[in-house]
Amino acid sequence: MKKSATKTVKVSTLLLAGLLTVVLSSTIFADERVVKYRAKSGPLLWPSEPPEDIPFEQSKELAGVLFTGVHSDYRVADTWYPCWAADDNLYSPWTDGQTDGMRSGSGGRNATTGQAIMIGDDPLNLKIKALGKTKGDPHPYQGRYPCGSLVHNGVWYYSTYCLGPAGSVMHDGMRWNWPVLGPMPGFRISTDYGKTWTDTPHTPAKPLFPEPAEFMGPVKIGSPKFVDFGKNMEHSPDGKAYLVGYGAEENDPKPRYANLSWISGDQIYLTRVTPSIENINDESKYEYFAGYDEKGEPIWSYDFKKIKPLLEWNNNMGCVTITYNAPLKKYLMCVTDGWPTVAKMNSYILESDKITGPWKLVTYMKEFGEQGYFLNFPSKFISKDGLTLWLCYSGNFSQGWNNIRFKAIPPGSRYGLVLQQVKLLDPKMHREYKKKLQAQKQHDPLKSKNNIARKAKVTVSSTYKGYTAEAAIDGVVGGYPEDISAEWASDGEKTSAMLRLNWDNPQIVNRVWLFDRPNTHADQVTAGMLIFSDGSTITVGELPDDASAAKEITFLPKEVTWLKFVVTAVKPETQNIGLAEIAVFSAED
Ligand SMILES: [Ca+2]
Ligand SMILES: [Ca+2]
Ligand SMILES: [Ca+2]
Repeated sequence: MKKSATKTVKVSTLLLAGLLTVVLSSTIFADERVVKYRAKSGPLLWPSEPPEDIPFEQSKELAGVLFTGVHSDYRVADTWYPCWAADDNLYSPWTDGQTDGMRSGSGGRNATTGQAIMIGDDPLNLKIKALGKTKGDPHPYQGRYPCGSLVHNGVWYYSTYCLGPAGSVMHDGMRWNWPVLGPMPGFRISTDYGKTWTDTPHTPAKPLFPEPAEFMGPVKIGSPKFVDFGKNMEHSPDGKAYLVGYGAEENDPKPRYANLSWISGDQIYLTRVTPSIENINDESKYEYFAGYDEKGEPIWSYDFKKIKPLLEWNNNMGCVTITYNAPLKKYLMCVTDGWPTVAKMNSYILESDKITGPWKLVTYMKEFGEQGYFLNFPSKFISKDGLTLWLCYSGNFSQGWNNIRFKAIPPGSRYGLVLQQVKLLDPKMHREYKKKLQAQKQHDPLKSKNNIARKAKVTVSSTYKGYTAEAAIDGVVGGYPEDISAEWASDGEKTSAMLRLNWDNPQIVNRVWLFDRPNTHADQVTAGMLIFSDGSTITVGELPDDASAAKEITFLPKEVTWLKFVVTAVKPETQNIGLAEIAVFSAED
């Protein structure tokens, strides 16, 4: 990597050129220097912004979640629900992508679901080995995906759920993903840690639980996941395995298209069974949560008809998991409301002392991911004090569908397996972090109020597919290949490329920062020109190629309503010139 000069470089030739051509143009004197800038990917206190009709009280013990900024980067498939087995390893399903050189896809008659072992104690350095994939015909449904997976006393119980009518459906002028959630046909079983499997005796047409009433009708125990009770289920209150699922009822009072989909639903349901090879596929061995008696104690019934929702928030629920946090003696529930299946998704975390509730809100994370799904807290990575955890999820799978682009928020969110370090905050810690982080934000020049580029209207000469002009003023220096949502790239332009910022009101400015596209194999601005609405211009030299620093241009304060940056020269390898970021600083404090 090339070292950038950090001291001020006066462009004396510019002054000379300015004097010689002063009659023809109004090129003005300016200072130009390189300013190191390190992107702040530090802690992020996720604001809790629940909709007004949220039916959960705020927890008095846990006030929110801090993302420390530490996260993994596993380039694998999605659908990870790690289970901590007696041999200290994690075992997980996965699908729809490639893991450790093996590919699995869960749509169509030849649908497969993968299994993997995750070896190690460091969430950032797990050895993930594919253990194989297993075929499961979804017919009469069209997809069959992994859900509840438990390794207990050396026996692996692995379930799947069905989806229909297709992975891509056009409806209301929009493309949807798997709008109908079907049943869970039962468990395949392995007694040799995933080497060989015995298939479930059930089928998608005749599933384990007696639902749906009709093909493509609603289910209650949808995509069930095993409650994570720790290593080999050590903290189960009664030795039973609990499954939590999400669903909907017949005659839904709040119907909508894709009401119960792969990621959206109306209620949460609970069932339990003593896990054994004999029991796991025998419906008569299952008890269902059936509400509370007059003393407020939970009722469990072997009769599926008696099942009642554990929680209900019609049109605001979806994929659900529960983990027992043993040091805190708390259950944590993650719910994702991912309707309408392909847009930004909302996730929330609830806590309870008992699995049957009452459940209270820890945080409602609007647009987490921005498209985060399949959230769970693997018990293996809960710290001794119970306050540091790793949130496991996948993100941003439908990048570009319906022209929606997702950013990686929090940073590290991506398709594949994400393990994101989080801290649970009590109300006092929450208040302290809130203050601290607000102060930090004002110290980041790009995110400070002084950077008025961020409130400008931005237009560009062209945009490469998948990129946006707005990414040049989003306050984030980033780009290809990590995060293309953070930079602007033109569509094949070189020296013709132009970006323009317009303000509604005149602005007094005296400083501009320009960041090159961070890739160094191709695109770099080697010269450009700033043009202001008052008719003045400033020539700009080479931008630091890797975007680890800004080219700063300072000049006497001037009042403008717009400015343009025009690219006048590029590195020969350049393909699609652009900018990771432009900042324009107000001369007024
Ligand atoms: Ca509904
Ligand atoms: Ca940017
Ligand atoms: Ca570059």
